[in-house]
Amino acid sequence: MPDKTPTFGSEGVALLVPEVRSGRETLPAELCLDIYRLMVRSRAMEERMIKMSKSGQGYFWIGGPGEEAFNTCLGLQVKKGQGPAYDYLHLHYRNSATLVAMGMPLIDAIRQMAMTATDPHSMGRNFPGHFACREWNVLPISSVVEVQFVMAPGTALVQKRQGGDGITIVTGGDAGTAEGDFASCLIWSSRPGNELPVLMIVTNNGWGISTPASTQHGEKHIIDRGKAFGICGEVVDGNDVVASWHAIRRGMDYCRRERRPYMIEAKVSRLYGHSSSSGAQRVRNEVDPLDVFENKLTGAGLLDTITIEHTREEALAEVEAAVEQVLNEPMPQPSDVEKHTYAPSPVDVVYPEDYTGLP
Ligand SMILES: Cc1ncc(C[n+]2csc(CCOP(=O)(O)OP(=O)(O)O)c2C)c(N)n1
Ligand SMILES: [Mg+2]
Repeated sequence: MPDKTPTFGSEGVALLVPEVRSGRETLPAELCLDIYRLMVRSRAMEERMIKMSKSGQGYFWIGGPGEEAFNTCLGLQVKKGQGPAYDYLHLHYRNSATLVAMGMPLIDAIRQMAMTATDPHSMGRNFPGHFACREWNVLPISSVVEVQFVMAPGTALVQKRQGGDGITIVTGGDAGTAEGDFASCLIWSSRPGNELPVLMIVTNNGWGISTPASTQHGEKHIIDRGKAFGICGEVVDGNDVVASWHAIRRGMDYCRRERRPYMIEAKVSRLYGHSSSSGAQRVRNEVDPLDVFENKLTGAGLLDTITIEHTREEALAEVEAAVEQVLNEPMPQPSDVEKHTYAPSPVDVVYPEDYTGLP
């Protein structure tokens, strides 16, 4: 139920501001409605991309249905910009809702799905959900799991040296934490006197493709591994918008202020299996964060059936128009294959035809 918390308007008059509650934490109703719309748009986009993978308008799908609650709250709280004064994002292939919340047009993810030359993330050459955005410090997402955890201390080191309150955010799955890269991040972000502002996020969906997490983890919680390095953290229900928002807020505030690492383990769902390679069929026995939030907002009197229908229809229309446009956009040409492989360097002047770099 919404709480009626008295606050004071510009004239000093008490106003009743509805809030949405989870346990002892609350969020303003307006923010919740914004989050809800972003979640609906992200879901519509991913479900259309799954269809594209099945109808030959793309070949492989992987993405984030089931992680919208947590990932939307993450995207909305990022200090967005370019350079070390802003947050760096070393993301995972299930972070589409984070990018949507940051303001990515849905059509750009669909371009990557359709592998068109207009795809701003990879010029049609990477899997869907493998975003890259220099203007927002989003480093190219890799399908090689966990490499982002060994790169994250690099940007955090620059941020620590430079001063300011920019932090480095790194996300990955539960199974990926078995890689040495995860351990490298623990070690490098917690060296005494050289602690780094890294927010380490593990989205734990309980699976590594077809391997259940229950057969792989001797520790109770993945964040418990941080204890040996003096890294604080918390486990949060990633299907709960209000709880996720506040866990991310605490983690970000801590990293910004203390210039030290923090860990969040978000328990999330995986609603369409691992990827199109495992069929991308809808899973029915996992919690759907969108249903949970919709019910919460409806129960709080903030949503009704007509608004829900309208929000969904609007999102579907946006996605459909995007697909129609993308299918008329150009594909990369053979001559494009060498583009953007290496950054421009003085070597190009000496060996203009040699894209492989040094002789
Ligand atoms: C280094 C590496 N090893 C194996 C794989 C194959 N692979 C792709 S996704 C995946 C599972 C990752 O599970 P998790 O880290 O829990 O992330 P999730 O997909 O569940 O979000 C594996 C093993 C890979 N891409 N990279
Ligand atoms: Mg997993």
